Amino acid sequence: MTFSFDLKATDGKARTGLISTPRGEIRTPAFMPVGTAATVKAMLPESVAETGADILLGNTYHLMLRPTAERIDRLGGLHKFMNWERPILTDSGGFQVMSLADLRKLTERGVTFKSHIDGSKHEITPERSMEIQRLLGSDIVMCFDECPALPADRDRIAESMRLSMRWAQRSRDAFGDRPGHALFGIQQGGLEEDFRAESAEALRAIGFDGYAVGGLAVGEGQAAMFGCLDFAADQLPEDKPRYLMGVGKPDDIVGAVARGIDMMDCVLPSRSGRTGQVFTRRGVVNIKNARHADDPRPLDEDCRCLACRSYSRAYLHHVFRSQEIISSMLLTWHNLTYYQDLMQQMRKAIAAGRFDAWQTAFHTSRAQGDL
Ligand code: PRF
Ligand code: ZN
Repeated sequence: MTFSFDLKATDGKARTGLISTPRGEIRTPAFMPVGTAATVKAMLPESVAETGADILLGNTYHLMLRPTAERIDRLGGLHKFMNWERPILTDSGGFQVMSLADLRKLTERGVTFKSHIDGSKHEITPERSMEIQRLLGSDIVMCFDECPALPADRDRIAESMRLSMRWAQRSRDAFGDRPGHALFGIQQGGLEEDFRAESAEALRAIGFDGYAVGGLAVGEGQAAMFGCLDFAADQLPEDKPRYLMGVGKPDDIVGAVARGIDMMDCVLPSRSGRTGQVFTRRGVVNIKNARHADDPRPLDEDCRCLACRSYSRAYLHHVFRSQEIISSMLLTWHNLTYYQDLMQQMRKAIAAGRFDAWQTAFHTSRAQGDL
């Protein structure tokens, strides 16, 4: 069985479809919870599946440092290691090196850096990134790229994008032919329409199983990101999945889907679960707030998750204030369920040709505020 993408319906620019892999199907638009260190923090894999996630994201950078890709390979691969049998997409490492590692040095060959864990020295090249992602057993492998921080001047953005395109060719060559596994290219080019077009053309010429929009959500703000997505998504092939990397808040996700994006990932629902920030149909709730202390209602009346079915806001407030472990578990469970329900609602609305009306209702219900 091979990797394939079947576009089922479109509504305006929004799309719904199905990615098929030997490890299972991914309904799109898809949200991928982040399982950086071979765990979605505070969640059992069974619970992550119960929220409705079809696929997880793992990280080359973290796993190569600890416990190492070679050890995971010896133990039977990442799926078996972390007890998640469904598809896994792995990021390629460069973006995390730039945000986390010490003493980074970038050359044509790749990037060298010191581990943020123990200071040990490492190198990632496009070839090494492909090898690590193969050892992990990743189903969707990402090209090795460089993502410049914004704002940056046009020369710097062009130079970085062209380096990423040379690395994309080296990633493609090193990946080879691996039936059932997919390789995604990553478009760069900042907010510049001509560089985004040049990057899309370079990737298209190499040929990938899917195409990511990289280099966004790096400090430019939502309006600028949407402005870029207005043209960037259209520049990528229609018949392949489009993945917006590292996005985002619920309204970022809705706006990205409206502009033709099929896949997204973000730490926000899981990280916020640990800091007491809760996403609901009425907007964001901070469970730390004293006004929840006597509130017998669930977080979100319309949510099917365990936290909302079985616990009051008062209880969730109490365990958060007491720093009990169950607080992170329940709030993460709720947030991931909220995100997956959001994706399911969008898939349904797009298939029914009423995405615009759905979007209006989404914004109206949130405008009612934190109740
Ligand atoms: N490249 C890679 N991973 C990423 C990004 C990127 O540009 C981003 C940008 N939002 C998040 N994660 N490889
Ligand atoms: Zn809930």
